[in-house]
Amino acid sequence: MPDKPRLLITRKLTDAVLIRAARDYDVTVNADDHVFATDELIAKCQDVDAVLPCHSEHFSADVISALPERLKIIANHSVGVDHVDLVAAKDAGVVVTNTPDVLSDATAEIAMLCMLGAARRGAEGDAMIRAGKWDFWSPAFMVGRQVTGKRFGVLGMGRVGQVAAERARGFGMIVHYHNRKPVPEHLAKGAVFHDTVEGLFANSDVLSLHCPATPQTTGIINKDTIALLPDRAILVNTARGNLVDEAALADALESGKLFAAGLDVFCDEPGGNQRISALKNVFLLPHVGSATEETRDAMGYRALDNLDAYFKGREPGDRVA
Ligand code: 8YV
Repeated sequence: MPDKPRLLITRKLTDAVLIRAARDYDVTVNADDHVFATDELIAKCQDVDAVLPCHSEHFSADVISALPERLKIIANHSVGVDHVDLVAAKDAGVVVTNTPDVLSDATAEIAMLCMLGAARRGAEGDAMIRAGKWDFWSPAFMVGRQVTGKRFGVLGMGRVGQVAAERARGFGMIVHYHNRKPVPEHLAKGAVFHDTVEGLFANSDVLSLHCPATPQTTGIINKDTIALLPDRAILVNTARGNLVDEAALADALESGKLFAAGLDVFCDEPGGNQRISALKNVFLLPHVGSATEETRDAMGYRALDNLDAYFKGREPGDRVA
């Protein structure tokens, strides 16, 4: 029997995924689950044929140029691939894959949690009780905003955006969206298409971000675009932190231009943004959009499916470079 391909798994994945990986690959796992520094990442990659990283490992052009000749596939455990320089990978003949679809439900759930947590002041109420400070009640107490019947704006009507739209419809919301091009009606399901970001923002009582992080979308939420939103709108971000100019967001939350924000992602991770964390009108999560037992298994299997295809000489189903 030929030797199994050597595989580096950079973070701790579920037992089921690790068992399957060990069946088919000669696996090295990052046992204590720390984030590899760049030098360490390069060093760990030197004697493997494939790497299965998360969004926490950055494959810059420099890292890719330092990969050994034998390593020809980066099979990501993520749908986002902004941590990989796809142009450098393509130039170096390194295949890159991601894990779409399998995390759409989990991420859309977190978008709903962020929306409702922000609209109904979830973090504020929770913190008050935990601190032993719930000593008052009145009809005027902890009044939030209802989402039922409001406009749910989707920036990026891909797979996650479509599921989030479906869930928002369950709350009686009217879906509007902007995408590079309109999606077919069986996927749009009556959602109102806007061919400009401006058009969408002007029609979003809740704006939910579902686009990839690219040079074009970096800072797409900024002072000028926030001004286009209806007064007291709510921002939801479960995509990538750098879509948002966090200083401009903090200004808008402090001034009351925005009623609240629900955020699962930040420019600096782990950690977040201190100015935003100090505000009451935010509901914050530590990048857990896809963190369910079911989805973690499915993401790991999907990454292994891509590796299996590659090592069997087939085209991986989720090739992005
Ligand atoms: C993951 C993500 O938590 O898929 C993505 O792009 O950001 C997250 O789903 C992460 O990459 C897990 O590996």
